[in-house]
Amino acid sequence: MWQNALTLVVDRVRAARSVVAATGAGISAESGVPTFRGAGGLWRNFSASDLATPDAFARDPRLVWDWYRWRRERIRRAQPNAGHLVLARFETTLPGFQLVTQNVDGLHQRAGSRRLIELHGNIWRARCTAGCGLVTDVSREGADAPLEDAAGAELPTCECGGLQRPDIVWFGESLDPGDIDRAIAAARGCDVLLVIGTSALVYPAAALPLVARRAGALVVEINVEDTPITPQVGAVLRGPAAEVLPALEARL
Ligand code: BV8
Ligand code: ZN
Repeated sequence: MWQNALTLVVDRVRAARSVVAATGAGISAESGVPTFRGAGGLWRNFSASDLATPDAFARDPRLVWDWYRWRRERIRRAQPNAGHLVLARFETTLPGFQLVTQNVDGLHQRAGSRRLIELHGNIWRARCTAGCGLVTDVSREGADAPLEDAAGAELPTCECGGLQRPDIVWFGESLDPGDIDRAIAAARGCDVLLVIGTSALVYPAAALPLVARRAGALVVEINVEDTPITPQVGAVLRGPAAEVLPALEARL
């Protein structure tokens, strides 16, 4: 069904001076990483919005750390999928290509993407809450206590002795001003914006399609279902990202 709209998208991407891709949790769905609002997104019956907040962490840091450990274990076992790999290749095959992601799973980097803006941080980093500013990489194998004894594991602490938190932007927290400014500038300056695997509910990331459309870009939604921005986009490729993106790349 989406093959009809593909011709328009191919023509516009071929003619584009700059293409931007904005991704959400849906691009990692086919790698087996649960999305936030789809099936499997719950953990111990909590939703992301219950746990991804400074209040939840202040109230129960162990519960929030257990959630992140659970997610890191699932992501560690996941592999980048064909959609991630196409976007990594677009960095060298499409002029002026820029990737902006809301995801924190690091799968774009594992697929080879280097030029990306991570609007909401990264689950493989932890940062100090005591003000010393230290940010540590927790991606090496074994950095997490095995889940079975995570309950007894010490909470991650900084070299300065302060409690560490995930280096992630929670609900109610501001994004890094540089990141969101660069993302808005990219959306404003592109000829085609590919909006991939996002429910377009969370701001300010959800504002990017409107910024691009107002600047005259073709906004393309690649998603398995309708979202609030579906009526506003110029083309809809209604299918899974790991199928649609390779089909798009093959036609370029
Ligand atoms: C902020 C990190 C200033 C956590 C996340 C207006 C303006 C500004 C702010 C607000 C505003 N209105 C409300 C707010 C507050 C809030 C917000 O937007 N709330 C929403 C819920 C209404 N925004 C914030 O708090 C932001 N901060 O603006 O600071 C400020 C400060 C104080 C007060 C006000 C303003 C911070 C937002 C960042 C929160 N952190 N993540 C973590 O990961 O642990 S957000 C979280 O949800 C994810 O990171 C993700 O980015 C985001 C959106 O989720 P999606 O990625 O879209 O995933 P989802 O599951 O929802 O959808 C998946 C999609 O994929 C679906 O459409 C599905 O159909 C599709 N799909 C599934 N399979 C496939 C597929 N598509 C393609 N192929 C497939 N195979
Ligand atoms: Zn510290």
